[in-house]
Amino acid sequence: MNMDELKQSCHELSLPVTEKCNPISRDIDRVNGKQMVQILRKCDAEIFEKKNHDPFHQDPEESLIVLSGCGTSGRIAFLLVTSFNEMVKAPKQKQICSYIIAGGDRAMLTSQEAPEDDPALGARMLDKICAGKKHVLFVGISCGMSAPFVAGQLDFCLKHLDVFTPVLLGFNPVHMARSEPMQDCSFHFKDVAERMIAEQRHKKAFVLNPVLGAEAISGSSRMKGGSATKIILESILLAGHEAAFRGKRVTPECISAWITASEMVYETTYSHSDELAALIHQAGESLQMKAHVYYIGWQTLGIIGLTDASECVPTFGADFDDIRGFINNGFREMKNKEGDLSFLGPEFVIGHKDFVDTILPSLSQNDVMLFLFTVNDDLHEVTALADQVRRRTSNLHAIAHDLEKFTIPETVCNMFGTVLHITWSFSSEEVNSVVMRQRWELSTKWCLNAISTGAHVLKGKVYMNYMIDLRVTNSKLYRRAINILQRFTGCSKGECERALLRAIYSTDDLSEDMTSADVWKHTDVANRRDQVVPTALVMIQCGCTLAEARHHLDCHPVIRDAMVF
Ligand code: S6P
Repeated sequence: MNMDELKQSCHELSLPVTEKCNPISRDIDRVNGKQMVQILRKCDAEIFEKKNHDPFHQDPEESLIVLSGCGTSGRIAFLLVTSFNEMVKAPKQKQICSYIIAGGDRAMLTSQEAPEDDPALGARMLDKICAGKKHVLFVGISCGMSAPFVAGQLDFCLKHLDVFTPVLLGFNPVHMARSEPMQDCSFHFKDVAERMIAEQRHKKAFVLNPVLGAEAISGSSRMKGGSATKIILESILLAGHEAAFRGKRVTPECISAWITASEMVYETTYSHSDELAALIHQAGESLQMKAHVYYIGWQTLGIIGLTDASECVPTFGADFDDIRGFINNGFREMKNKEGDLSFLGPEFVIGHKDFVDTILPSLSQNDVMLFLFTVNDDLHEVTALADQVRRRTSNLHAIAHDLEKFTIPETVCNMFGTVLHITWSFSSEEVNSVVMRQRWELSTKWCLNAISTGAHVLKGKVYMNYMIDLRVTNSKLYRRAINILQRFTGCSKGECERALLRAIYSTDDLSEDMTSADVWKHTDVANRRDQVVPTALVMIQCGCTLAEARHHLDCHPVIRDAMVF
């Protein structure tokens, strides 16, 4: 190992697990679709490798359960709350579960990274929705154990333990929780996590932090982090439901059984690797031709599609219409707290009808159409829309779920080119319809994460397994940007930060004002700049000026090529 490699591996060791480079996917940018599916399959297998999930016992008479998080964590919170409320509606109980997403409901469809940095905002939002409640079970989700928004909420709970039972869900050991200062705040995330651990001894607070290995694309917690959040919290909520409404005793074994059922979902999904690889290729080709991928989903599979599509914007610097999701009945189907948000702009136009009115007339043969449905959806509606789409393009594919005893007719499947058709062996007697739906959601999430990630890798957006051209819109991403620069240049943190600031402030001569400003000022400016990390990287590697670095990048629009000096 030479000196540079040694420096790089020391740096890597110091990173929290969720920010590390996963050795399994190091070469994801150089393989074909089929090999890519195998890489993602191995990364996701790590979710099930260490079964140290703490079983969690909760009094079912809580008057409010709140799930909260930023970005993907908030989106998964929303999805879980939707299913759970549907489940408790059956025995005619009032809805007892609520969600908070940093930035409000608009963050479900667009990236709102700045509120993630605001601990006081998190605490205020929690205080507001819990007004008048006597018992609140609060689950703060932060995969990287890093979001100040969530830290602020947990701190608020810890100060009011008479009302709140706080739970922290994340995927790093507590000693790797973030320890940087937070905006207008005297404590940091790690302090809060340590206080949670102290309270855990008295069963007043709980920390659930299984370590799942690094993400397939470094730091992209929408992938494993999001899936594991769904699996763990679904298991806990289901256990609570069984205990409260069916009088069942919650044992560690039944929690394990639910986790094992998710592992079966994982195995079954990835066993369809040929179709998955074909869909990655189709989506990749389409993005390379600057065409589009449209997910047309029904019910919660529509939400999975919307989520996956909207995450491509912050993750890969994609345009909002590169990959877009649509759901039957639009916001009526979403049942989000703030209702119809379509007045906010084109990113919020999400109904099938909107698709037919605004996109279908100009659909091209290069655009990929991907239908997402199950045997429980209205198949007449599915075939009618597929028929309409077929009149414009044959580039029409599907992910379809059904049951051995209740299959989707062949005539429906025959309408699509590539069909990732999964016939599940669990029966409706074995699991209730909400649980079945949750499994289909998880399977669809794995497929869409693979398709959108794979397609962007094929487009050349990823170097090794790093998304280098990230938008530096909050303090976590600012830190990640410096880590990436250190990783690829072997230079000191100080040198890398200086180069990053030069790219952010668009200057070769940094003023005192610029270098002494706090990180929130930097991210505010960086939010309006393109290619800050690649520019900084080229400046360091070539020892060149800002203008020269920009010129180099202009000549090499594909990140993978631009990194060859
Ligand atoms: C990650 C995604 C982000 C994160 C968000 C919260 O792929 O784009 O939006 O979900 O930053 O992260 P965390 O670690 O607090 O769950």
